[in-house]
Amino acid sequence: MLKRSLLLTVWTIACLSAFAQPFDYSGYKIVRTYAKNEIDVEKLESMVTTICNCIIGPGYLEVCVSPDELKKLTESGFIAEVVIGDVRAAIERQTTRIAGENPFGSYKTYDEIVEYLYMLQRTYPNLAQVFSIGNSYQGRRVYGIKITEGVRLQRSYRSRPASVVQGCQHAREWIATMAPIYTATRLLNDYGVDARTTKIVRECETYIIPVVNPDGNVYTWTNQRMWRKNRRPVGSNVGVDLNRNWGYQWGGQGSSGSTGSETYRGPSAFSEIETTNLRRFLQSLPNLTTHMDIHSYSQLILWPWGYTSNLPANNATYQQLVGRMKTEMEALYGYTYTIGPIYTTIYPASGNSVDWIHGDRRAIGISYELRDTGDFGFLLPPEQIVPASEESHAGLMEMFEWTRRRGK
Ligand code: 0X9
Ligand code: ZN
Repeated sequence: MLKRSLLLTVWTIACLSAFAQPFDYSGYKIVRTYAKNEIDVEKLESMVTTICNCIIGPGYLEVCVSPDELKKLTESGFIAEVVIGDVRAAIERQTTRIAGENPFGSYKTYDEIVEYLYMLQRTYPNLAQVFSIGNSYQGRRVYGIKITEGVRLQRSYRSRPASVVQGCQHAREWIATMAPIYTATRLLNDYGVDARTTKIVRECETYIIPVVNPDGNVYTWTNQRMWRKNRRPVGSNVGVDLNRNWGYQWGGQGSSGSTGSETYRGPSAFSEIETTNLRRFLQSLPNLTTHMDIHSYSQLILWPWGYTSNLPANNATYQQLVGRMKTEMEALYGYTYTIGPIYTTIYPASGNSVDWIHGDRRAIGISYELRDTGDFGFLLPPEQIVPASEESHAGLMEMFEWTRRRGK
């Protein structure tokens, strides 16, 4: 449970619809459709601009469509089962705030997240320290929070194994910004109260970077809720998919060379300042043991590889650790999480961060796709921030515990 001090951090603004967006989603719907084969998938991709799923392939797909796009879809014989009938209203609901609520009752903007990290540092000066890994393309500082006992007494405790948790490579995956700061909060609140957490904070270093793509994330608040990539202009388009830009087996299957694609990999490996800064930061941690990359949605827990269907040499270790994470996560609310390697569980995705962590840094690289399975998708209502983050935290505790034992 959250401590009183944090519950008292109230939001003074109470607005009904706080963030009117220039990209008008009036009349847009999210519909579930069905693709019989790859030809259907290609037809769909040519007809609609936003496919929401993680798994883009034959089978059921959720797409975000304008009235025109919906018409085209049904006229071409595709089924269209309405999942969200009013996307604009769902977005408004997601950004509505209630005065005096707890800090995880609403989604936070990038500025609010940074402010929150500083608040944690002020509240727990012996355990938490805010740091920066450098600036984004548009010049926003990318912040993280380091959590370990006596954080100020030593620059690095090399004998303590390190875990990194990063969120929001993909701009629109808002729950992926909240789950990391929830875990930071829990580690700090539960220290000295819960024996398991106390040991983790005492014996490990945990680095949490909640928004690694701040330009994209800000853009989803101010302009276009469904934006995915970063915001660097590339040719006549904008944006590189950061999760295709990492330098291990970059450029292979499941990434695109077209600047307009949602999975555009960039002109070269680590062409983007956001991934370059992360690489430098991750290379600076000699004790890096585990890394979590948080996404949404689909309720999955994934491990390498994304570039090939071959299994990693330590597949059994992943199977065991991730199996434990799944058990703990499902025990909370009965929401099920599917586990497996990226390539066979979702789809090929070369140049993703998990492959680089595993292949280059030789650390354990795991990735979440958090709630839900498509009913709300990226527009997960604010009431689900806490339960979804609790599930994420339950899994992470298993990862931290594994990290701690590994350090012995
Ligand atoms: O396409 C992706 O990058 C991931 N799916 S998402 O809908 N979040 O964009 C899947 C690729 C590998 N999965 C993770 N690293 N979570
Ligand atoms: Zn993602």
